[in-house]
Amino acid sequence: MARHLVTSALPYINGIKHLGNMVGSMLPADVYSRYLRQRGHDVLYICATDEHGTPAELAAQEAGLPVDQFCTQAHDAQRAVYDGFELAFDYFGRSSSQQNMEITQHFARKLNENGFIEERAIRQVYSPADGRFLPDRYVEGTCPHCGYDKARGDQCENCTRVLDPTDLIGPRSAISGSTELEVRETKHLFLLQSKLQHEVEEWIDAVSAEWPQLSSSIARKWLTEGLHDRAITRDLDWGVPVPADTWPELAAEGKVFYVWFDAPIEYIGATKEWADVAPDGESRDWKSWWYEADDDVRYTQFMAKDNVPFHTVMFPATELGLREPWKKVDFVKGFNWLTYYGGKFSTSQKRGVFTDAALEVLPGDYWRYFLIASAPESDDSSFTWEHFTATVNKDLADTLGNFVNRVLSFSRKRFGDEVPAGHAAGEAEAKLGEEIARLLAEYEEQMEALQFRKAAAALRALWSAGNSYLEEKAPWLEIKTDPDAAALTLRTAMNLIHLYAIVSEPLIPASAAAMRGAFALAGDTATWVTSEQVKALDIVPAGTAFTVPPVLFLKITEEDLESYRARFGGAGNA
Ligand code: B3M
Ligand code: ZN
Repeated sequence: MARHLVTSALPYINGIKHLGNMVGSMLPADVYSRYLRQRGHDVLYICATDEHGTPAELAAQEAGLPVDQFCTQAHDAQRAVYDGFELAFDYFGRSSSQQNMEITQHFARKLNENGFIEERAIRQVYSPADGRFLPDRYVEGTCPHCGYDKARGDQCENCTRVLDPTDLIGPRSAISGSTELEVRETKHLFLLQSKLQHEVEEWIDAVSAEWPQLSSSIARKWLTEGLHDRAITRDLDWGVPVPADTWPELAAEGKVFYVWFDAPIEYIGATKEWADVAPDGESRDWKSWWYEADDDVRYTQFMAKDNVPFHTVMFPATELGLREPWKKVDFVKGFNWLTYYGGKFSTSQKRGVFTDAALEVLPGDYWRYFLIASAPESDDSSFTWEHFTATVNKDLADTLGNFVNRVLSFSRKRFGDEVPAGHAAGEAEAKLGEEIARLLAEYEEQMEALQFRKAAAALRALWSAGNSYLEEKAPWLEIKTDPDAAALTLRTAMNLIHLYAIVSEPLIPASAAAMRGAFALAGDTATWVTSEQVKALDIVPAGTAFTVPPVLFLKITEEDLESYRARFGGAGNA
């Protein structure tokens, strides 16, 4: 059986992520990994916080903390939220780790040996008062186009024009406010990506045939525009240092690698972190996943569309330039944007729903289901509280939750705490079995194709089929004339509940565990079901003890909806 390596784009460290970040990377990666594990595959799902770079330094400064302390706290805060969403990472690492530093430096040395790195002098703003070169966004001043007085050296937030720091009127340091800025010459390392263009093209041709259109078209667009050499070092305090053995002069000047150089390498770094923290007696081999990996390792990446160029073109160029057999991605699942009432979710403007606030409102499963069912796959999709409420109430509370509670409560009331026996399965059950098997095959097919919306629709259809069966058989009527008929219906419905527990696990793991936990089945696991088992609907035999779990999903009321709109801002705010 194939081994599956899964990574999701590394959430940047500078704050709690919003629902748009969640649906475009970590959540679908988790759903897919859970599904594959249940199907019996060996899966390694790796994620980490992306910690280097200017925004981390600025956020730390704002928080009044040294940057390493800030990152430790911010990492833990993000991790707590991901626990709340039940993201089952095999490892959630940190790009500031020792492991990532070593591998990043190794990559740079190799690229250099192979002639893909060159030192070049560039002119950059220097601030004597701060004793450092200022990255573009650390330089503030008045926009020459619109007169906005807090424009940054890379872009004016007011008129969105892209700027060069030397365009600014009255430039000053964003750190100290000093206006005594100079332009000095400084050396940086450049990655000669232009030399690798052809190899990247060949690789894309070979690998991208089955990628979603979104991923392959972005990759092609970048290649058509041509790969340019780019600076991979920065003048920052916080980052992977340039190795002194290879570039003593730059190292002495305190240069570090650019965050987009070391961040993708952290997929590997975090895998090594995972191996290095293996508990006694467990051996974890990080290298076999990445280096001279057998053909049986299939590597799938998840990310939003703005990250696609880095993963389909730039990081592969880096890997190709190493002339060492590092694993490259096999499948890139890119996502469009989730919008908030048609407008942008914005971290800087705090608009939309952030993942920590989402969990304050409702448990993770509600969000997981909604987000997967409305994932922005073929196009952008819009989050509205109204749509969220309708989806939760209809699919989760009515179709699934109500079914589970109704069946179990009614059976307990009439037949006690064990699954009743009654008649042997008949024609209606055979028909149900066929229907369920067909829908399950559809669900599996969509999961394997990483079509998340369609997978959620197939799951919903499985839940609905149970409702239709129950309505048709109407055990509350059967019980009056033929209690054995009612018992058969309830036993069959309980088998559906157990089936739902298994197949719903990738989307709603906590609720799935509650459903499965209702039955005292010896040796029960969440392992997937065969189509034979599905057709027979008899995994839970008569006589199995069961309990009635608390209501699985609460309905969102009109008052709740009002309070969410008031707290987060609705359409008017977008
Ligand atoms: N940290 C995503 C972002 O901040 C970026 C992903 C890195 S993946 C190697 O937009
Ligand atoms: Zn402007």
